[in-house]
This record gives sequence, C-alpha cells and structure tokens, in this order.
Amino acid sequence: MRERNSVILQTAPGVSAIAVIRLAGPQVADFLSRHFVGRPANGRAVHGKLVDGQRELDDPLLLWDESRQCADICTHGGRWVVHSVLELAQREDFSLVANELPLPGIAVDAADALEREMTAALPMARTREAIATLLNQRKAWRDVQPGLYDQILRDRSLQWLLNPPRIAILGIPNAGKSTLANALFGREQSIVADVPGTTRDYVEEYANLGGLAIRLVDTPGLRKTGDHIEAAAIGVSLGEIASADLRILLLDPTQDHESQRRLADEYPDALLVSGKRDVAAPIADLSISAKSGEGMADLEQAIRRHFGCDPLPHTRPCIWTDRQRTRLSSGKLPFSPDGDSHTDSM
Ligand SMILES: Nc1nc2c(ncn2[C@@H]2O[C@H](COP(=O)(O)OP(=O)(O)O)[C@@H](O)[C@H]2O)c(=O)[nH]1
Ligand SMILES: [Mg+2]
Repeated sequence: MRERNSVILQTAPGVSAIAVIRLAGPQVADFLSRHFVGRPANGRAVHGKLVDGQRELDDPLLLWDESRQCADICTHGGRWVVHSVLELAQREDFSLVANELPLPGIAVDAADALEREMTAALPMARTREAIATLLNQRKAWRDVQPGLYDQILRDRSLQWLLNPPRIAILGIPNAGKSTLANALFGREQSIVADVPGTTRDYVEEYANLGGLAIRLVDTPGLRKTGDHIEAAAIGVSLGEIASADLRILLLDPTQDHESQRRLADEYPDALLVSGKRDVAAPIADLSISAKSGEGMADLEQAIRRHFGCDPLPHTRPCIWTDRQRTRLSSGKLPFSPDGDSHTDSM
C-alpha cells in the first residue's frame, strides 16, 4: 500500500529514558543492512549498534516486522540520539512524519479498520466522555439496523467530540464576555475590568462543557473606536467571529438596548444569551449570571445541544472518518462487527 519511506518519532518529543523511532517502507531492510550492526530478526527484539558511517549513534533494541517492512528502533531518549537518528533517516530519503492528527497510518498498529480508525483518533479525544464514546464503538455497531443509517449519517456528535468546536463570545464592551469566558474556563484566563476595551487580544483556550471540549474565543467588545490598537484587535476578532462554529451574543440588560439589537441583526445565527441576571431582568430566553453561576448549566446544555451532544453519544453508533461516511452513504456497514483484517485505505 505505502510505497514511500517514512520515519516517525513514536514517543513524545523531549527528553526521556527511551524513545521509539519507527521506519516504514520498501527501503527499511536496506537501511538496516547499512546502519544496524547486528542481525534483525523478524518479530523479535534484537540488541545491536546503530551507526552512521564511522560514527556510533546508539545501541538500540530493534524490532523488525518483515511483512509490514517496518522497524521500531528503541533508542536512548536523549535529544542528540533522537535527532541524529531522525536526521540519518531523512538523509537516506525517509520522509519525516510529524504532528499529524488523526495519527497517520505509519504510527498505528491495528487488527482491522475499526481499530485503526479508533487508535488514530484517540489522541484527539480531550475528555473522558470522548474517549469512552470512541472506545464503545465496536459494541455500538454490533446490532445496527439499516433503518438507522440516515440518522447516524446526520449525527455529528463524535466528530465534534474529536474536533472541539470553536465558539466566539461577542457583545458590546462591558457586556460581561470575559467574565462569561472565565466562568466557562473555570479559571481566570481573560482580563476582567470595568474599563471598556480591556480585552484587546483575543484569548483562545479549551474548556470542558460536561464532556464536550470546546475552543472558546473571547473577543474585545465590538464598538467604534479611535484607539488604533483596539481597532486592530477588533479587526482580528471579526475574522475569528466569522469562522467560529458557534457565536454566542451576550446581551447586557443594564446597557443601551439599541446598539445590541443592531448586533443581533448583524449575527442572526448567534445564540442569544442575556447576562447579569443577578442585577437586571433578562432580555433573551436564555439568561445567565456569570458572576453567581445562575443559568450557566442551561447555557452549557444549550451549547452541547447545538453540537448534537445533549445527550452525549456514549454508546450510540457514530462515524468519525470520511471512509466511514462513504461506506455508510452507500448502504454498507463501516465495520464488520466481529472485526476483520480487510485493508480499506484510510
Ligand atoms: N452583576 C454582574 N456583573 C457582571 C456579570 N458579568 C460581568 N459583570 C461585570 O461587568 C463588567 C465587565 O465585565 P467584562 O467581563 O470585563 O466585560 P467584557 O468587556 O464584555 O469582557 C465587570 O465589572 C464585571 O464584573 C454578571 O453576571 N453580573
Ligand atoms: Mg473582555
């Protein structure tokens, strides 16, 4: 399947006791014959020396899988060793695979398509619930009837669990956007102040809303301003707002209603939330006080519902890759329920 030669650092970057560097492709055997002093044995760990010409790089353990043309070199984990081995492999025409999510094919060992796609996506799951949902999928797909396929194709919940949606909070200055963002983060993240225009740079962070991870974008208040720095910050945040997966328009019942109504017209698809409910009567159906916490659970639920995650999928059969979507769209199960070794490409 894979014709090119690839190299990947399987362990986390940084210093550690050991590192695992995987080579895969048709040239691996040739690479080993020139750089590994020792006798690679199919399916067994062998101790030997790794050399680059006259230079000895390390004395790693080597695991060689002949049928997959794949070698795991277990080296010491110092920076110099790891760097030297990756550099040598690249000089020998192995292309470096790094920072890819879902994990690329070279990084994954799996018995069948389901296991491969689960393993590849597992590092993307940021909450306990997302991990559990993913790991539940084999069981979930056991007894799925064709009548459910359309519903499953429409259900994007697991895709959102694996790819946290970006949510922008917008509103006029001092509406309470940063206070709301902090309440959702569960900690001090944005600067909260009484001075309009305090939030000049947008802040982006992950928050866990009852199992759904989201990327929250706090924005500076939207207003006409003579301050160049603030105007630039507003310019940047307009792009952030436009590209967000959901916009929350936070209305402030204690401030001028007219300008806020104009904002609501400008963002007709935004989720309207009335804030400061501890001090003023709400002006939208959904109301909160970020300060006292009133209404926050309802807001979190409304956000989860927007992304099909209320209730969370848990044991619902879900799809999370294009391959699965294509198969299900043509009426085929994405996985054979008992597991198999078929080699659908990813
Ligand atoms: N009473 C009350 N005050 C709030 C609430 N949320 C924010 N505020 C206050 O409103 C002011 C502006 O808040 P901030 O979050 O900085 O607004 P931003 O400009 O929209 O980011 C601050 O004095 C906050 O303490 C709330 O739920 N209730
Ligand atoms: Mg702010």
